[in-house]
Amino acid sequence: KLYSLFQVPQCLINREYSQSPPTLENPYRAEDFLRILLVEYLPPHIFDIVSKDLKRFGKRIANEIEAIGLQAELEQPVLVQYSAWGERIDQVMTSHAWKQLKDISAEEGLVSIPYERTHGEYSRIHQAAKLHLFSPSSGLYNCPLAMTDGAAKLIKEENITSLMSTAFLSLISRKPTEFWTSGQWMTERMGGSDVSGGTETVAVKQIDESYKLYGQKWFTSAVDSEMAFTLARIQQPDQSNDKQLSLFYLETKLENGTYNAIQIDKLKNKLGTRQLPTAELTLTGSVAQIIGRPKRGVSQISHMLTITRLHNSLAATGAMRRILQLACDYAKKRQAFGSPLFKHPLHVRTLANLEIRTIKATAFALDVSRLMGLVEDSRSSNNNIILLRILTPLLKMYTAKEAVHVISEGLECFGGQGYIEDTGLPRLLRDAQVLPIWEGTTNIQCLDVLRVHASTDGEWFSVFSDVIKQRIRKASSAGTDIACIAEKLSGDLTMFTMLMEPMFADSVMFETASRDIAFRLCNLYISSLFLEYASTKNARRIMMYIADQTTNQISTTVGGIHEYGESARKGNLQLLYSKDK
Ligand code: UCC
Ligand code: FAD
Repeated sequence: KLYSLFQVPQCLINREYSQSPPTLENPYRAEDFLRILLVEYLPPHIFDIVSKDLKRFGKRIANEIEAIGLQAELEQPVLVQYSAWGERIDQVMTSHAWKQLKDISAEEGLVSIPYERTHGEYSRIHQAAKLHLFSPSSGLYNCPLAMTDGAAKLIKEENITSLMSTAFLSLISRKPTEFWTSGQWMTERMGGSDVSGGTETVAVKQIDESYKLYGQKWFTSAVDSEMAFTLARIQQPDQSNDKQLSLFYLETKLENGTYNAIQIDKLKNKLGTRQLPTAELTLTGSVAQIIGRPKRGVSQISHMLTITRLHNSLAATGAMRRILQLACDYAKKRQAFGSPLFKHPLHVRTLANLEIRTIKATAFALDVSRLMGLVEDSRSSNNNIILLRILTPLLKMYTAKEAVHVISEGLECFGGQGYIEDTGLPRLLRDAQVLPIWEGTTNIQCLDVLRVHASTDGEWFSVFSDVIKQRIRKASSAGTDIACIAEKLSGDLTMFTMLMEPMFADSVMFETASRDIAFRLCNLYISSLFLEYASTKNARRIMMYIADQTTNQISTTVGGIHEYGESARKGNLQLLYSKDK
């Protein structure tokens, strides 16, 4: 039977309906808050140059890079271990898209900007803004970039003259044909957190003063990199191995193009970051050069950690912003209960909460980038160095955790579509889940606070508190509305200082409480940041709102002895491991 148009059942007509998808516009133009922050931090003539570059780059991201990043996810790396004739070749096949992302990274100066220092101490902010925009479209190329920046920093800080005119120049090159990336091989089977305890790789000294490395590295990302820094124990003439680790530089390929005695055993099958080749590998006598004095390896490689942890934070803020931009756009296009989602106050509140969390994380990351730029300037004070040292683990920990939360909630804003792979959305959550794990887990960042406490003899706390007090003072004279929030923050700081006293006196309690303490430190710092922004005239209303909101949240995150003392710790063990509850 033929239906006329009027006879077609409604359910079939509805099949014609298709949902308008969220669209990605120039991410720089779409993010008011990033512009506001840049106005806050950059002198006007530098802002003009940086903003112009970001506008151009944002357009390139939306029109070109996003598609390449998605392609890299579709064409994941493959390991070909043997040739057709049985020869062991261990070839890591990466996509054309992955290689294009490398070229784009070089051209855009994503590693080189802070070393060119065109904008002096503001160069790190310029780089940070670019990484924040690039990360969610980068097809995970931001990972090798982080390690490459870390390697360049290590060479510079340790003043490794033998690498200054070779590897260093390649790491910071803007020429795609000359640009190198670096790996950071720290993790072994027995320990990724406890690197000193878990490293079994041995370095054997050769007659020409070089070393050969023997051992297995359990996680090596961007294994297609041209070089790597890694750790090993030097073998002594009596065949015993050093207790402490030393740092080594190696190139992954020899001059003839074959591997430097490196076997690639496997590519990891990962929850996310699938574009990124992460391998298990065996070093079977890889030629390597020792860096600096022996037995100082962990301390030396920490230069890399400081940089990669900052990059991790910018990857987190970039991904949070991306899901939110798309969710806000979708809320205008998707109808429910007779109106678009953005007309439903509860949905808007959900998005607004995510916006505030994203703004806070972004401000924190940009502020630490500012500080990094300052510290890299030779005129920087010792207090800035201490502040950067304590803020780095805090920032890494805070932004990574926030990213997982915001992106998970952000996916929900798309309903069922947020769970569907072809939308390209779920990868954001899969890729975010690694942010709290690699570059040191959340707990490891919290324990780093204890390390800073020990190494500065507690001085970090007065430096940290002084910065907050300065901001409070500035805000107190910037108008009665702000003074009111400043007073609240001042009360919180006093209360927190009192809570810290028993912690400083009892290291086990300090360790047990360190995660709660770390989050509270983040909130205090972020609150003071927004107070400072609100004290200047730049976007005062929103800054004040966030300062007020954050200050109100600070209250109950750190408990007392009853939560961290001996009986509480026994209680925790009982809860987890005893049948007798
Ligand atoms: O995961 C990795 C790569 C992933 C791919 C790239 C992602 C990029 C992300 C961005 C884009 C998406 S690479 C592996 C990362 N692994 C870790 O982060 C290791 C986690 N474990 C730690 O962080 C530990 O705290 C250790 C291994 C760094 C240190 O443990 P130890 O052995 O207990 O260390 P010690 O004995 O306390 O410290 C040894 C020395 C001391 O200096 P000296 O000897 O002068 O007293 C410390 O002050 O190292 C110094 N030190 C530091 N210095 C330790 N940590 C730091 C630090 N964070 N900064 C400065
Ligand atoms: P473990 O150290 O076994 O930790 C297990 C758990 O115990 C964690 O929750 C940790 O927080 C907790 N824990 C450990 N010690 C303590 C303590 N003292 N107090 C409280 N809690 C504690 N590594 C590299 O070197 N190079 C790479 O390129 C690299 N790429 C990676 C890529 C991916 C996708 C992933 C997932 C990892 C990669 N890693 C790399 C490894 C990564 O850095 C480690 O997995 C990470 O540092 C954690 O180490 P682990 O896996 O040994 O965990």
